[in-house]
Amino acid sequence: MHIAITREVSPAIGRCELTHLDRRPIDVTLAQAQHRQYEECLTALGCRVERLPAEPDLPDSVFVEDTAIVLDELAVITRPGAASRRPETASVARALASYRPLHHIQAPGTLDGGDVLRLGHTLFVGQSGRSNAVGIDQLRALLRPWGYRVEAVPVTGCLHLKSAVAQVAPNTLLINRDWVPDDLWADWDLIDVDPAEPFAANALLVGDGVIYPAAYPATRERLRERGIRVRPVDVSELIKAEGGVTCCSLILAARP
Ligand code: CIR
Repeated sequence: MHIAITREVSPAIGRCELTHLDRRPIDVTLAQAQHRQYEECLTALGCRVERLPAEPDLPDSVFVEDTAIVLDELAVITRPGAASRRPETASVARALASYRPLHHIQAPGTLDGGDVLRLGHTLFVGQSGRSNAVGIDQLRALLRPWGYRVEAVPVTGCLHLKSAVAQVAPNTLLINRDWVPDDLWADWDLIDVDPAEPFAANALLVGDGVIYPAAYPATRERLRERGIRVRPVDVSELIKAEGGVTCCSLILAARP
């Protein structure tokens, strides 16, 4: 059993941060409906969804992934790289406090959860426009006593590490090698995104299910050919905000 912390889409999402995309109008009502369907997928995959109320003044607040890193033993509240997103962390910290002891990334460190790919006891952390070396060092020091290794990974051309690589099966990663080095994953089977779908690497593995954007059919076919069936969700409006499927939840194992 997992708990999935989500947050309702903000009515202000049209004013979201954008780094690699041009601004296009976002249909808030449609975004909210798509987000509900995403939550329904989480429920179908065995999560209990705990939805935080919308934050009318925080445009990117639906992307809760960036505000925390949750492990079995503790949670680390991040200090997001975009200043506009820093006020998002307080309410997430309140929600997580019931489940995990909390630690915090401190200034001048910055870290976005979207940069953290956890594979067993190793956390690969994107050195991106959002997560800096100070933040990554702080995370390493916080997690070392718990037996976790933190590896910094250079990321170019995309927002976060998990825009470029994500886990889709116990031993398989989906990757866009244009944005992240490919020599770090020697122990893993790799599936490349279709070249026509550069943003297609972001997938959310929950238990043995994969939530995946409907927008990337060619890459979905590559996954199918390798025996990986996904639950497609239409997240067109969240994609316009440079979000993906990992960004919209924090998944934690429920303790008995
Ligand atoms: C931002 O630029 O911060 C948001 N518009 C998108 C954040 C997406 N988060 C993620 O990939 N983890």
